[in-house]
Amino acid sequence: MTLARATAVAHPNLALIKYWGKRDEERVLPWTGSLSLTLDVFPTKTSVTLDPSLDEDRFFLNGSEVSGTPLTRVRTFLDLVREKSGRSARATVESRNSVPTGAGLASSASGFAALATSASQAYGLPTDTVSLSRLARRGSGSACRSVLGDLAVWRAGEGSGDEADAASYAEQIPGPRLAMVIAVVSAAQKSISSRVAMRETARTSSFFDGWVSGTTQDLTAMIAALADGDYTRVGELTESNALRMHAAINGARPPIRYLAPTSIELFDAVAQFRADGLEVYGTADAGPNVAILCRDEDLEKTHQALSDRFPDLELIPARSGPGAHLVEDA
Ligand code: 2P0
Repeated sequence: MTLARATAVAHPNLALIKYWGKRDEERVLPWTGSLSLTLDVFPTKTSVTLDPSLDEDRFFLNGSEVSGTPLTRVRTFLDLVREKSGRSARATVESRNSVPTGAGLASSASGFAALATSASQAYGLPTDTVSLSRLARRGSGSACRSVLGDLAVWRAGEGSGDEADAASYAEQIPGPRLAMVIAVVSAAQKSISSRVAMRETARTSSFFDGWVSGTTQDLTAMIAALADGDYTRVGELTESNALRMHAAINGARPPIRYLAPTSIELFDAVAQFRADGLEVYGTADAGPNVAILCRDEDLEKTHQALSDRFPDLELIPARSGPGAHLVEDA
């Protein structure tokens, strides 16, 4: 018997306007829209094979069988796929990624974008980008943006319930050619997951309301800046939105802090590079690593400037990458 099987590849994305906080935890509906650059590094490749002889889904990551919370997240996701497709077969999920898992380099984004794409194909669900983005969102919010290549805006979706669920997905938007250098301050597993930290920030940080209203404005301004090709404005918005997110996170009780001393040194170095004529901007996700945004044509120069200033740090240059897509099985 031939088992239904599909394989997909997806890449991580880094947000220029951040997603931080859900208004509906079950449907993964965010308080605000967000906007990101899909990168060309650290792809995740995921195969889904339907197997009616299985009682439960099985999940292999980089060749090892996974249990616990990551397995539960995959099963919950496949339950949703089964509900939508009307098919009950369990599946084996085999995933390979090269990004240090849990290090704040968005492995859940590429992971659920690749899983949504391969599972939709294997279970016979629609594979247009709107359907895939909506579905990927349910696995991990930021994954809905990795369904698209280059610049993607994730709309918060109006209202609540099923109506908002249908309206909350990412779409590609035009803009200037951007690149980034990721400075790996630490590849260790983070002390508190984004999922828990964003819940605690929303629940306990007195800065959270300001974060939501400020980000809503930043997103509108960012979309306009990208449409105008105004790189300076794009960079300024990127850096200030990231630091505002960290300020809101720091304001949680008990406080949560992701940035390390070296992260702050990187933000200082970025300001110095700008003063010296290299127009770069910093951003950081839920971890100590800092991504340095630059014009695509400045990527080598930016990489060199950072290597000179931080010879001991691992630096990963990345350009704009493709959206999630099906591939032939290896
Ligand atoms: C982002 N991050 O916009 C923000 C900035 C981290 C900092 O999206 O709970 O793994 O699975 O929806 O997508 C990380 O959060 O969270 C994230 P869930 P996710 O990229």
